Amino acid sequence: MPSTTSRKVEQSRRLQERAASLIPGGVNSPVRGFASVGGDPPFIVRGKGSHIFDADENEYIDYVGSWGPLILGHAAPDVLDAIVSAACNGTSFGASTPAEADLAELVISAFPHVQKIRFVSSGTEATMSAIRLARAYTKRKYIVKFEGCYHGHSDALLVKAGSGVATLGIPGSAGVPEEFTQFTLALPFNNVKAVEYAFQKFKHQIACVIVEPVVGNMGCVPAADDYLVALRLITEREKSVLIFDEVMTGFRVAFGGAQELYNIRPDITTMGKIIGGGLPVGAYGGPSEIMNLVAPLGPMYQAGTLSGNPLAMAAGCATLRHLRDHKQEIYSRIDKLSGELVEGVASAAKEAGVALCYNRVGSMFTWFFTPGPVTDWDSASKSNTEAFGKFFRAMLDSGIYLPPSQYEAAFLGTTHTAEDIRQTIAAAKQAFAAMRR
Ligand code: KE4
Repeated sequence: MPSTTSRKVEQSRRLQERAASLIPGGVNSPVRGFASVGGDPPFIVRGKGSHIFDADENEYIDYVGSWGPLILGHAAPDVLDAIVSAACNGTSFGASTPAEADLAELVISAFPHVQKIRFVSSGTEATMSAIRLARAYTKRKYIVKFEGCYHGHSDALLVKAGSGVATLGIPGSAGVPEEFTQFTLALPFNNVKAVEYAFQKFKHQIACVIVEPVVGNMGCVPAADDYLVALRLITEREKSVLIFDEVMTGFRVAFGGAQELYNIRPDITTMGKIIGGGLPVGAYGGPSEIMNLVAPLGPMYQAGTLSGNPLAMAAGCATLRHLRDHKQEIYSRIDKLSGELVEGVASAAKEAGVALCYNRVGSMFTWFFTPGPVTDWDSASKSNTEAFGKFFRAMLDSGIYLPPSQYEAAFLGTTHTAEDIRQTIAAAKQAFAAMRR
């Protein structure tokens, strides 16, 4: 991949070399390696508000926000204060602490269908546990997920979409035996007929449908009108569990997540990211009738050494309290600012004759390098990823840090300013002009 850049990269290159000798690809999560966009991943040393700084003292306007958690920006004062004061009392006890119920109350106050919640340490744990719970509750084996949706890296969910409309999962990763995905159906997103067909073909055998109610993991792709209603009606009729994976959308697209935005009540909700305020937290929750199956109350086992960790609970509580106390102003402002940003870049692309479309829901969005519209994996995958890579690298050189993949959502938070937006649109104009040369 091209390594020419106008940025100073010596320190990051040195750090990448060292990391790569110790950690696979030098990263602890694959997307951070910049494989799909090329160039030198900056090693970040600090963040403040909407900006991050790398080891070569480059400054960036950050639209990744740690992949969603940092809706309040980097080093938010309330969050830091909460973490520091919790840490002064110790970091972990492996015993119950008051803060777990504090965070549970805050989450449940925003998600009225959730009566009980279990905290874990990642979104992967949350979705893996939610699926186990749905199978325990329905005593059924099959699960439905959608192409382009990502719910973490548990075996049963790492499936490639099959060629047929309701083919059983083909392992999407080395090390996943086909036996582990044989009960996973991967269907096209935004296609109600495919869901109806699956429930006919596997009558009374489907434990759950898990969906990102606004997809972030093929880039941002909202559900078509009434698609979520159809999923709710079909799963109700078929007595199958509807799981909304709100790891990304929870407290992001609205204080009460996508289920508030679209007024749909799933059976189980999974969460992560924002509820940890930048520290490792995941969660799954739902009606007591279902949640009471979870050990130690019931027979469905799930556990975790650092689940409910006091520092993570403190960071989550500080974040959700701030969002709760300023929600009107916060969500309207980040929605408005995101709209100005996304439309400003799109009109710059139009002026430059660059084929681009976009999807946005609130403060999560993606520019797709394809005429579009992008409504599912099939249309998303028509994007020109090489053009995206050029755009990404040009923006990075101009001090704009976008998600390093065409198939990721970008995020704007409470600390982004009108000046950030102006600078970003100006950088995009430069990037598109350079792409035309
Ligand atoms: P984690 O295990 O990464 O905490 O959460 C998995 C997960 C579950 N559900 C949804 C909707 C998610 O978006 C995620 C993780 N999101 C990715 C970003 N697309 C995390 C970034 C990464 O993998 O490094």
